[in-house]
Amino acid sequence: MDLGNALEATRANLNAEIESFFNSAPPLKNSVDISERLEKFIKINELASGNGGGRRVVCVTSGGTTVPLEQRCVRYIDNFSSGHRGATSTEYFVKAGYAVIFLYRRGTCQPYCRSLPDDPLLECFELTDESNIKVHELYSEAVKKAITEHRAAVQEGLLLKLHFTTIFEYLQILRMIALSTSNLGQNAMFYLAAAVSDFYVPWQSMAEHKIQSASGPLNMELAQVPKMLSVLRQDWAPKAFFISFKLETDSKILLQKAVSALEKYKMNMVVANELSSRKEEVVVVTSSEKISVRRNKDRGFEDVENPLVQLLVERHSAYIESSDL
Ligand code: PAZ
Repeated sequence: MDLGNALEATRANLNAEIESFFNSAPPLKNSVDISERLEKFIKINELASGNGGGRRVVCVTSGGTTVPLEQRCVRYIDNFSSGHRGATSTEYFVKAGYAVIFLYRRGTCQPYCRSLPDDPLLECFELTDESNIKVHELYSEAVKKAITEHRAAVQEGLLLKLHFTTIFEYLQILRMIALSTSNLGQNAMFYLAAAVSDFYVPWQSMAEHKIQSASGPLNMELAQVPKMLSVLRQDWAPKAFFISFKLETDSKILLQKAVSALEKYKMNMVVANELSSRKEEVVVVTSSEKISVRRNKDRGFEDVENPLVQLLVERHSAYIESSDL
């Protein structure tokens, strides 16, 4: 078999695996609602005036996917992701004039809520008497800012929030989003900060009921989640600008893994980060550079997402300009 045929065969295998993943996944309960909201959001932004026609739209994915172990799920595998990166970046993208589709794990950090305490309802409000509630003095500025900025983003058609919990929901919604951006062409960006499970239990081989401990130790084989990045990039949204993330705990392999992801999935940029320092520094890997981006309070960068989003917006502009030539 020559190289061309071998590549063709690998691609056909991957497509078959992906098809089988989607065919066997439990269908989304709210797919009609999601597709209506998506269509409306994209239309508004396609018609909005931006540089050279239409507003830029970024899909920000955020938080970790769960892997259910039972169909009537009692137990599941989860990961560490708090959704801080996605929520914070969303605010900076909106500030930069982008419309954001925020695809987030239910229960993780939300845009505009970073300055609020962990339990905002109980900590930000107090009863003045039996029937009146007021915002606690300490949090009044933060609450006002959060509500005002969030409402403005939604009302101006700059923020659409869609949530997922499981790996099945995440990938189905991501595909819907990607396919719905086709008319946006190069104006679409994907910023894939969610921590997505590499392994899962296929729905048809999953126990229906709660797994019983009386049966002794649990042996379970997890299948590999088909690598969707290349299909997302090449088939679902071929003109969009793509940024994926690579997280490692071993700094010795991080950059090499990021370079491999860039090449293998034909990403425009890969953001490499280490678990313990992810809020301080990331390295943006492109085909010709490795750019260190740091949080720097002295330069007004309260969080690393501020300079990171600035850099990505610049590179997205260059990408759009070069495609116009
Ligand atoms: O969600 P968070 O702010 O706690 O962490 C962000 C992150 C480390 C999940 C993200 O920057 C990232 O690297 N996402 C991709 C992880 C992966 O390699 O699958």
